[in-house]
Amino acid sequence: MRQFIRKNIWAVAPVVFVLVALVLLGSPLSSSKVQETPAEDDNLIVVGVAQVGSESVWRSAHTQSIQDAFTRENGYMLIFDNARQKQANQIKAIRSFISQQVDYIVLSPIEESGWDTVLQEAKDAGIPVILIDRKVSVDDDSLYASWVGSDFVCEGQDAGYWLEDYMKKQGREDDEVNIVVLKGTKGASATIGRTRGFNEVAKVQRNWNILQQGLYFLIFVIILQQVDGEFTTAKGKEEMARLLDQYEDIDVVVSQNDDMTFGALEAIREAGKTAGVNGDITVISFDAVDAGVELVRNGEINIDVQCNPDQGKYVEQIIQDMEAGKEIEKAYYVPERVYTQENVGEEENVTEGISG
Ligand code: GZL
Ligand code: ZN
Repeated sequence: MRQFIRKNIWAVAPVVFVLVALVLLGSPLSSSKVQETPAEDDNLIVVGVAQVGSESVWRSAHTQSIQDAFTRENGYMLIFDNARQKQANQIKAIRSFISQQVDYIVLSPIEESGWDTVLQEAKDAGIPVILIDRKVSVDDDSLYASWVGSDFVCEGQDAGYWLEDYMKKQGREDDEVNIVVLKGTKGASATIGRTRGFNEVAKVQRNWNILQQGLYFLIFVIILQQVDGEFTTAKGKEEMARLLDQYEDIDVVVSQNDDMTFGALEAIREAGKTAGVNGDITVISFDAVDAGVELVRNGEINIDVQCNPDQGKYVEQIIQDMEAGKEIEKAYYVPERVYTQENVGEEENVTEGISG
């Protein structure tokens, strides 16, 4: 052996050097990404959160409410994942939480379908899942413990009833009204609910009154063009510009979140038109983030239907109740309001607390 080393010293030395270095520095080759299980001795409640992404101002406020609730001081270890608007990333995050044996999983599902398998894996691992913001449609609703969020259908209805009332006040209840809708992410509960709620009101507005002699129609025709704006400003602007190109006379735009509204307003300006109070185009928006409420206040948009992002504290309460072995509801609705020209100056009149 010694003979061999002497003869080949020039080849052996570097190998020895590298081996020694690896041992001393801890070899990067061997440590696969080991998910260290959270330190048990902190007896912190470990919560894995699978968030949709950071697509909107609303989403940032929503994330903040989660981070404010699940702090170390409150007794939690928060493992937060931003899925960048991809369901596959959310599913990966949930599987990572399961392998890390977290105590709870909190999920804001980007779209309602496609969750049965991974939620079954969480159930098999004995990890409760709490849904926040959006919903899932699963065959077996024991796959999640509870849900906290908004009544999206009600939000859509509120928008529809406001428009019906507004048209009456404008003396235009018998006019033809051309409406375009900028919809949010396809398959998302917010998109599904807001669309359903608004359409429920829109479909009964059709007064078709055919009179004899001098046939003329008393028409209240709503021409609904619904496009997918994905809840982002860029896409909202792009779709609004396309609609303005396509339609000479748009009377109302229903934009299913403020971020798309910011884009739509730019497109309307660039098309040489005006929006909002006394504008060519009436604007109905959703979310009522601060910048959206400001637009109501200055008349650039007509109303903003609030979607309350402050949901983290309610999910934290549910976890406390589950830790205490208390009964919990399957669904909790957060309080919300509609900001109009008439009430935008008023203080938050939203009653605190969730309704089960
Ligand atoms: C609504 C939420 C929606 C917001 C958008 O609860 O899911 O997603 O309306 C956000 O701003 O992108
Ligand atoms: Zn018109």
